[in-house]
Amino acid sequence: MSAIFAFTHAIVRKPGRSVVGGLRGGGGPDPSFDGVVNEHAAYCAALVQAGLAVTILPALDAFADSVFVEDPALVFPEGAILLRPGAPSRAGEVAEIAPALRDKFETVLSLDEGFADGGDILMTAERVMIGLSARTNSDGAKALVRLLAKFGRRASVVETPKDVLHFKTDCALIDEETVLTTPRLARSGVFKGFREILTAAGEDAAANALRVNDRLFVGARFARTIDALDREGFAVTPLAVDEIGKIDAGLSCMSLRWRSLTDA
Ligand code: CIR
Repeated sequence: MSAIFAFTHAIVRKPGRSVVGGLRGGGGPDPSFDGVVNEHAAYCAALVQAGLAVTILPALDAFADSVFVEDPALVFPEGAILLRPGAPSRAGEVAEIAPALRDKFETVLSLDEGFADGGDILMTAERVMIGLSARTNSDGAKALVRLLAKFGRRASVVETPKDVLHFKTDCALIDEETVLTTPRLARSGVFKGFREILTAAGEDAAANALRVNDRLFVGARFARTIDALDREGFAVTPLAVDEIGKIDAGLSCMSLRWRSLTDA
């Protein structure tokens, strides 16, 4: 298995009651708190099942979206980067997650210009793709490219389709050369050189999948996309995303994952 999916550790944060007021683009209904708690618990269990040591941070009621720990930071085997989330209501999540990252990583860098959300960052074997979106702007992307270079990582800046929350709302790297992507993102031509598997019609939200070691987490309600991935030989773990989906989230958003260089 490629090192890019060989994770040993993850950080998650319990959802607080305020999660029912989480940000959403479409102005749809609130998720149920118990439903989010159940989806989060099943997700954490799946990470453990996939072999990861999972650190669970306490709920933070002051930040409705703080369960989505992917957005305020980036983590690599060599260190972490504190980001600057593009939604004003999420800016304070960075200071809240920083102590946990300083505890786990010797090197923790900080983005000091512009805005960038972790949901806009796709790691591939060759480079890091940074999607410009309503949450990640050009100043943030350029500053992030400079920080990534300090970790010896090449990066490129790409466009997220209009009206899509994050770049990874619409894609996931599912093996070293294959991306699961929505047709609209595939059409942009951004994945030249990759093999593309398209989400089934009406199942765009299936694209926010997550490869963890030999498992591929996919939203359970996306039956036709799951069938296609099964046929391609992926070891799919279906996970419910009905409630977190109401606040524009999917399966990458609820964890930060990395391969530790010092302990397994
Ligand atoms: C937000 O709008 O920030 C949250 N309601 C959803 C964040 C999803 N995060 C992600 O895709 N990485």
